[in-house]
Amino acid sequence: MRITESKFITSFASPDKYVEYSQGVEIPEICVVGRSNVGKSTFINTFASRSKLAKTSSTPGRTRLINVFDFNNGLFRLVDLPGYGYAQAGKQTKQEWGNLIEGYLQRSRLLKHTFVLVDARHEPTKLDLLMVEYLYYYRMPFTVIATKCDKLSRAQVNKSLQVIATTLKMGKDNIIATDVTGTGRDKVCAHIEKILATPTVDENDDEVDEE
Ligand SMILES: Nc1nc2c(ncn2[C@@H]2O[C@H](COP(=O)(O)OP(=O)(O)O)[C@@H](O)[C@H]2O)c(=O)[nH]1
Ligand SMILES: [Mg+2]
Repeated sequence: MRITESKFITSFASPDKYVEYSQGVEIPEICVVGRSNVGKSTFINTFASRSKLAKTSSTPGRTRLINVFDFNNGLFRLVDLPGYGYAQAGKQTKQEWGNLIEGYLQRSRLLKHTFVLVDARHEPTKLDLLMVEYLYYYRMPFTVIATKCDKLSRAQVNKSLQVIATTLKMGKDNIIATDVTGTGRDKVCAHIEKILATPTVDENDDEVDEE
């Protein structure tokens, strides 16, 4: 798949507003979650081959909204969620972000897949593990994306993928190494193509099978 078009669609400050927006829409979504400052917005920009599609910041804790980006004229959308784990945020702010992230994950009918971004340079945090366990629990398909691999040597990246796999209790092959220079971009494109081709499991199907 080649990305021929990308554009910012809209932002939401509450799950209710998102649900309202999604009612008339039938475009599959892949959301991007991860620690504040892990490189979510940069990942979206690198994927789009545009430097300023999503706002990036060296100051953590800036995105407090759900941001939606469209690709290839409605083929799919990437949804940039607020980052978790920003230590300096107040308790109320943290709770608001949590509600926004969980509200989206629970209520999006369009969500097909989640990309969980982790920094390749560090062991995943407790919140990363919690995120992954949450997705396992609700049987929501996800892929782990290691970011900032340009800051490591090839051997270090390999080692790091192993550490991430062990910490998050998953296979190393389910992690894609990426960075702002475009490492892993082709893999991500191919992966998205596969995701879009996978039929969504309809919960009602189970009921029919059990009869
Ligand atoms: N060297 C390097 N820096 C990165 C990469 N991705 C993000 N950054 C930097 O990390 C900081 C946070 O990035 P951002 O995309 O805004 O993170 P977000 O808060 O998760 O959206 C910014 O200063 C980026 O320039 C990467 O792949 N390589
Ligand atoms: Mg961001």
